[in-house]
Amino acid sequence: MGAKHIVLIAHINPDADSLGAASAMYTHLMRLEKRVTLFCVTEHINHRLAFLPWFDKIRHQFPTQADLAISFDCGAYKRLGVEVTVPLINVDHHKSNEAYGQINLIETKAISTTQVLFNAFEERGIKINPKMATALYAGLLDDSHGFLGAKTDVRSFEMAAALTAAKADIQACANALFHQNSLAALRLKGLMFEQMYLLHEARVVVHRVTQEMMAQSGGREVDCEAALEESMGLPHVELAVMLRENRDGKIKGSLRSRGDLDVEEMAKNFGGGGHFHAAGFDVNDKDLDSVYDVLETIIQEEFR
Ligand SMILES: [Mn+2]
Repeated sequence: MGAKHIVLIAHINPDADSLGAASAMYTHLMRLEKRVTLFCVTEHINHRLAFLPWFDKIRHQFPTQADLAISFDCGAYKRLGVEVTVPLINVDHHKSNEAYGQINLIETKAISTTQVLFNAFEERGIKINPKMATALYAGLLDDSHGFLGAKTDVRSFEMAAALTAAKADIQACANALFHQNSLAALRLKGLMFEQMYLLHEARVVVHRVTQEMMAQSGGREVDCEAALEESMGLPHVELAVMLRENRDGKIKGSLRSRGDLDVEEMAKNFGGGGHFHAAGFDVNDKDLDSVYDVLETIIQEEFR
């Protein structure tokens, strides 16, 4: 690799997988004595992720001197949040990945982007130090939903074993990603469960989150996902949808499903994407009611 200054890109509103993969690569490139910038366009990153190595190195300004960029966990080019004019390597595991890079390292069978990177490190005999192990494990733990998600398999546990042996701080990951809660997040969850409603013989759950609910609870946008995930635990639910009014006026949609219901296809109707059982989208020019009307029609089609 002849590049002199490499930018590692985590996606807009990064999660543990995107930032974990970028963090592990950061350590690797530092060891090679490369000039590296860890970039994410989002200024207020979820502070739960502050345990990740190099969190304090994240920059929100794309460096002008860079001659190579590597994106992690960004299925769509617009998820980068920046126009990239230098050669780009796209590392991801989303089936919907647009293959926008000059090089595309996409493994759709991988449970996390950190697994794609872990595989690449292993193939090349690259030694994984404790910092890298923690970062890679964070993405694995989060994207597998604590090893409970449907994509969890032998490889997930093999990777977990290898990273634990490499001294990943698995307690720090568990605490940050699964055991921490803010009062505001719990209050918001309470509001969401109170206002949630069920359709089609309780096979569909709908959450509508207004700016008023956000303001009343003090909860953040990322806090909404937990309630959505939990509502999938109701006995007959096959589809859970959440529509939220964001502070910037956009409507954010999140979809979860089980069985043979493909929410990635559903999200595509709104220009979104994701995975078969978990997908999302953003709508810029409509209000919550009008987005819901379109979504309701799509749901009617599926469940009539
Ligand atoms: Mn991921």
